[in-house]
Amino acid sequence: MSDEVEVPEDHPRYQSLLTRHRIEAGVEKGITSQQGLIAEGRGEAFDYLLGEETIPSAEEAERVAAAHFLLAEHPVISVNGNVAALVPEAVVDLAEATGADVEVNLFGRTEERVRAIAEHLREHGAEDVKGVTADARIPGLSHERAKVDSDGIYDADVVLVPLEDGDRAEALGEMGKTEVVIDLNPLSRSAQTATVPIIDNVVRAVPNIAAQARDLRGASREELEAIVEGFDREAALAAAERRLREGSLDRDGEAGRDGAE
Ligand code: PTJ
Repeated sequence: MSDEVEVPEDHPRYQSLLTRHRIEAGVEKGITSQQGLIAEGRGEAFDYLLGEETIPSAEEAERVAAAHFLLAEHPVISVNGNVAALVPEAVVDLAEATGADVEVNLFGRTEERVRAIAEHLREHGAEDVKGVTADARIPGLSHERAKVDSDGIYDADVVLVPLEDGDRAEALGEMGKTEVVIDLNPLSRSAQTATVPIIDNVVRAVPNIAAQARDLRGASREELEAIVEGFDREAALAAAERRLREGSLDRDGEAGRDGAE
């Protein structure tokens, strides 16, 4: 594993290898699940087709997400095992930039992993990490996945759910919450049901939302509301799908689609 981090920064797959290493290290530290490895592989394939960059429709969605966070009474960032491994610093920074709470919420919940993730986030500067109490339930979901804090996700009006499984994303939406989903697959159920689907890698999206939130801090309520109302979720999903299906892979001297065929 250490070989992978020693990959030189000018290696064409540097960012991707670094991301893999973080997930691997997350599994070793007991914060990321084995399923998280599979999710990472799936995400990588989509990201490759997107050109491993934030496409314009995602950039707009990230600004809209920031506006939602700034308008919210109680925004919460939901953190799972992959997000904790990939972007702990950025999660803490986004919470600081927007006044959001951070809550651990897991698909494969074990008390041990919840505590390990909370500790990992605190090591990266988080002050208060929710999700350990788990004294409320999301209606309509099987027991373990439904566990949330009554003063966290249960009470939130805006929830950021990066890299989520579809069922829970849908159930949160049914509770009337504004749901911002980050998922590299525009066809996933989470992306399809989100108020704001962001089709981007969490490693780019979470820092981008924080930067947009800082940029919008001086904006009036009316300006923020105009940003939110001007967003067309269907158009954003369609733009991402178009990019995946039709985008050229010929970039940075790599073998492109023509070369691969
Ligand atoms: O830590 P836990 O127990 O909460 O489990 C987390 C995972 C991700 C394992 C769990 O929620 C799961 O199984 O998710 P799925 O159903 O595999 O869905 C993950 C989605 O995230 C897929 O659509 C992937 O394409 C996408 N994805 C993977 N890596 C990234 C990503 N999206 C954005 N950024 C990524 N880095």
